[in-house]
Amino acid sequence: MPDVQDHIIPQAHQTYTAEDHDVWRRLAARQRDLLQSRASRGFLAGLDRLDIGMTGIPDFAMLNRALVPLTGWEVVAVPGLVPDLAFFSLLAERKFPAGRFIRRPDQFDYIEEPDIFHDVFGHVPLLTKPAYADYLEAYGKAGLVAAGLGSLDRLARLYWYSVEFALAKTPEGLRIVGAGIASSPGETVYALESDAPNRIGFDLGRVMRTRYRIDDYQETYFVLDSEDSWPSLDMAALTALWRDQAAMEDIGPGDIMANDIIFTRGTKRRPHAA
Ligand code: HBI
Ligand code: FE
Repeated sequence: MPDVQDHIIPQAHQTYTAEDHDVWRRLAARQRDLLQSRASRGFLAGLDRLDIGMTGIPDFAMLNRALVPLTGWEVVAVPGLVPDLAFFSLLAERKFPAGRFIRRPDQFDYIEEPDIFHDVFGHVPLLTKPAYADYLEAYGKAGLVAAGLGSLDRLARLYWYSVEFALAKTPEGLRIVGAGIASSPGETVYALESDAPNRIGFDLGRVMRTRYRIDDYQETYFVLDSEDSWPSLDMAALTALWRDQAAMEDIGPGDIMANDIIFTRGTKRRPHAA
């Protein structure tokens, strides 16, 4: 098992410039406004409880003083994307890897590699919720097993359609829980309000067969039964699923299947993403 310490770096919070903090504040202010009526209650409560917001780039040491007592999760700084096995090992130890860099002002609306705004503003609020905290740890442990069984593609799809791009059924209607949506102004509106994408009930086996797009807004969003209904990752059930799925074809990003629970069937007329 890889040594997770090899990938952790100091955040060096004092080295962020005034411009860096300004980029954060502008991103955070815009997302807070957009998410007020669109993110799950737990997400919004997490932002407030951890005070992730308006004062500039969070200092991980301070953030962790609030987060660790809640769920045992801590945020650690990493240089960028870490190798899969190291990523899974970190999650299995309740360490959430966050890039320490922030996008430049000219990258305000779009960056390719996740930066500290995506990683912290998008992901960390839900780490205050026990159901999500448990799910993400289980995901890391499942990833380490999947790596040994050649099923990493299934795990990557699961992460994509749950942690990054899930919606949830709530008493107020569909709400955003995925970090990839919650950190993107364009997709925050698109994921809930556009008539283009499909919105389909979350099914673990179905999701792990579904290919995804990394270059545009999603063609399909999967909907959890509630904001705390993260899938349970029983290893015996997962390995049985992977075995059964070995002979099955992948599902395309926009395909609808006979057994799907359809919330909305997309028109597929998609404006080009930002
Ligand atoms: N590293 N820092 C970082 N963040 C990620 O989201 C990430 C990663 N390495 C690998 C990875 N994600 C994916 O391969 C997994 O979702 C499967
Ligand atoms: Fe992410």
